[in-house]
Amino acid sequence: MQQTLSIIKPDAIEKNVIGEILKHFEKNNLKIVAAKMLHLTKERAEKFYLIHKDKPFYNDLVDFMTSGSILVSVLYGEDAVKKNRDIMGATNPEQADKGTIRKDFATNIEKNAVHGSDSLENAKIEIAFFFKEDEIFIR
Ligand code: IDP
Ligand code: MG
Repeated sequence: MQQTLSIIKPDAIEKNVIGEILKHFEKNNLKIVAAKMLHLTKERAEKFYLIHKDKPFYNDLVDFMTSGSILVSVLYGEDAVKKNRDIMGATNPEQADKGTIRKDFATNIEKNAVHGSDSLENAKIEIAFFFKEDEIFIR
């Protein structure tokens, strides 16, 4: 069993599809064990995406991620990191498989509806970025 971090990005919040996206997790046996809605400051968004700071899309990505509220959640389940990535679909929605979140809700390669941790190690770092220990409870 693993925990992974999910973010519903500002484009999906704007499209009013939070519930539909959470349903994708639930129907794939990922349990939402923590969740909150918040607005990232520029500094926090830059820090979260620091790994991409040398990429040409970094500044636009930070602008996009601060353009509205996001919903961050911790998903828990068997093989949760990979399972969430599979449910999300490819970064570029044009390459995303049918039935994935990005196929259904992404606008383009930047405004692609969701973030998901890409490894167990990063999941731990990203969960700690947003949640305190007493905000996550697993029975
Ligand atoms: P991922 O979200 O599928 O893990 P990453 O390569 O880690 O994809 O990129 C982080 C985020 O940066 C993407 O989800 C997307 O919002 C944005 N992004 C990635 N590649 C591009 C690009 O080529 N142009 C614009 N934005 C991009
Ligand atoms: Mg990534």
